Amino acid sequence: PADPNTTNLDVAIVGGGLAGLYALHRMRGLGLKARVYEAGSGVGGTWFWNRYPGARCDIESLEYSYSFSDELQQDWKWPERYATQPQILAYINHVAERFDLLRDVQLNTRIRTAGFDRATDRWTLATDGGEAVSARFCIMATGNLSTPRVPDFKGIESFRGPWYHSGLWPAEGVDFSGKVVGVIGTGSTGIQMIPLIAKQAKHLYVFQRTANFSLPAQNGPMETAREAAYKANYPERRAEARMSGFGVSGYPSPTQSALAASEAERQGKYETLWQRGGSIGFLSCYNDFLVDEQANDTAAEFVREKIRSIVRDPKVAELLAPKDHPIGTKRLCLDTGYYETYNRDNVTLVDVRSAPIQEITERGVRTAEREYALDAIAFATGFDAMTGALREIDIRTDGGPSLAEAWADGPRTYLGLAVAGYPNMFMVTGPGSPGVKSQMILSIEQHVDWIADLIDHARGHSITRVEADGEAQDRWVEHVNQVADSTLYPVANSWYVGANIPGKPRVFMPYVAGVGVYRKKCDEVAANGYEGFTLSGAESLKRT
Ligand code: NA7
Repeated sequence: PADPNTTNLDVAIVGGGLAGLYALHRMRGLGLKARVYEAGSGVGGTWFWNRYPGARCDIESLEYSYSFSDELQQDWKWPERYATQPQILAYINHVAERFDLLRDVQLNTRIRTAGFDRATDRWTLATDGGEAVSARFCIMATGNLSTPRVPDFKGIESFRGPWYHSGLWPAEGVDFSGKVVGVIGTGSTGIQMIPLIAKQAKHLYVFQRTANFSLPAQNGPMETAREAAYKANYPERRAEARMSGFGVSGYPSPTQSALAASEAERQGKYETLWQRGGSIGFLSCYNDFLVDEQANDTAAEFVREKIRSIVRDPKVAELLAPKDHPIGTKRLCLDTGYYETYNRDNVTLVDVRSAPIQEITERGVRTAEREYALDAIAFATGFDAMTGALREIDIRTDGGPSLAEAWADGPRTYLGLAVAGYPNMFMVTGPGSPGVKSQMILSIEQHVDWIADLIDHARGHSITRVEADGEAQDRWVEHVNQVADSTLYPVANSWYVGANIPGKPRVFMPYVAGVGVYRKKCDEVAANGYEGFTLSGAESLKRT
C-alpha cells in the first residue's frame, strides 16, 4: 500500500532554475505528474543567487532566452543588449507565472538523498524537511555553477568585517560607500563586479592570482531595429543556433585559418570584433583559433595590446595582460569598463601570484608581502563547477556506491545525460555535454526535449527502467576527451577542468565539438532505439 507520507510522482525534478522549470513544463505537457524541488526561496537558480553588483549575462538577451514558445519570445522585451541579473530573474518569474509552473514548485527544499530501487524501478528522494518523494524518473536540473566556494583561507572566521561570496549575495544588496573593500578573484564574476564596487568604495584592492582575457561587451539599450529583425525571423534564428557551434545564431563555423590571413587582415578582423563587442565573434573568427597555439596567440596579443593601451601604469597593464593560457580556453569574459577601472586613484591591483594570500586576519588580508586592512571582502572565487551540486546529494542505487564515490576520479557520463549504474536519472547540461560551452538555455531545451522524448517512449512501451550501458559511457567519455585533446582547451587551469578547487581531479568536463554536432549525435541515439541504453519493462517488476 502507498505510504501516505510519501509524495508519489512520475518525475521528480531537482532544481528550479531555467532547466528545472522547462523540464516541469515539458513533463506536464506529456500528462505526467512532476514536481520541482528548489533550495532557494524563489525560482531562477543561478539568476536567483548571483545578485552581486554587475551580474549580467555574457550572451545577448535576444539569444539567451527560451525558444519553446514563439508567443513568449515575440512578447518579451529585453531592455538591454545584455541582460542584468534582475532583468533575467524578472523574465524567469514571468515564464513561471505565464505557464502556471509555480503550483508544482516546492521552494526552500533541498534534496539530501536519492536512492534508486531496482525492485520497483523507482527513486526515493529525501528532502531536508524530512519529506519522502517517490518517482519513476529523476531529472537533476541542479546547475553547473550552483555550489559556491570560498577557498579554505586560514583565519577567515577571525575577520571582523562582513564578507560575501558572489553566488550567495544578500538580496538587499551591499553598500560599500566609504569602505575599503577587497575583491578576491578575477574571473567573469570579479571582472563584472570590480568596476561597480570601485565607483562606490573609498578604496578597492583587487587580489589577482591569474589574469583573464576580457573583451568589451559594448552593452547598451536594445536597438529597436535589431530587436525587430530578430522577431521577424525568430524561428529561423533559433533553428540556426541549434545547429551551430556555441548555440548562438549569426556565427557560422569559421573556415579560414588565422595563420593563412595576413597580419593586416587579422588586425582588421580583431578590431572589428572588439568594436562590435561580445565573445562569440572572437571564438568563431578563425578555424584554428582554439586549436593552434600560434594562431591563438595572434588574437591573445591583440587583446594584450588593447590592455596596454587602456591601462596607464605599464606595470599594472603587464599584470593584467594574461600570459598563462591561450585566449578563449577559459571562459572569455565580457566587461564594461574593467581595464579602465585600474586608472582610478582608489583602485589597487595586488598580485597574489607572486605573493600569495597567506591568511585572513581580524583586520583584512595578509599576503606573503604585507597585510591589507579592509572593511569588507567580496569573494569572486567561483564554484565547485559542473559536479559540485550533484556530488552534494547522496545518490545511490540499491545502497551501492554514491555518485560522488563513482566520480572520485572525475565525472563519467553517457552523453552528459545519464550515468551507468544510476538508472532513470537524467542530468541537464551535465559533464560530458556541451552545456557550459554553449548558450545554456538552448542546451537546456535540447537536453530536456530529448529526455522528454525518452520518458514518453518508455511510457508508451511499458518500460520502467532506462539505464546507460557502461560500455557506451566509456566510449562517450573517451570521445569527449579526444575532442578536447584536439583543442587548446585542456591546457588552461579553468573550472572546466576543476582547477579552481584544490584536490579536484583534473578532467576536462565539457563536450566541445559544438552543439549542432552533439544534437545530431543525441538524435541518432534516439533514432537507433536509444542505442547505448538498456531499456527494460515492467516484467522485471513482476516479482515484487
Ligand atoms: P572563476 O572563473 O572560477 O574565477 C575564480 C577566481 O577566483 C579566479 O580568478 C581564481 O584565480 C580566483 N581564486 C580562487 N581561489 C583563489 C585563491 N585561493 N587565492 C586567490 N584567488 C583565488 O569563477 P567566476 O565566479 O568568476 O566565474 C564562474 C563562471 O560563472 C564564469 O566562467 C561564467 O560562466 C559564469 P585562479 O584563476 O584560480 O588563479
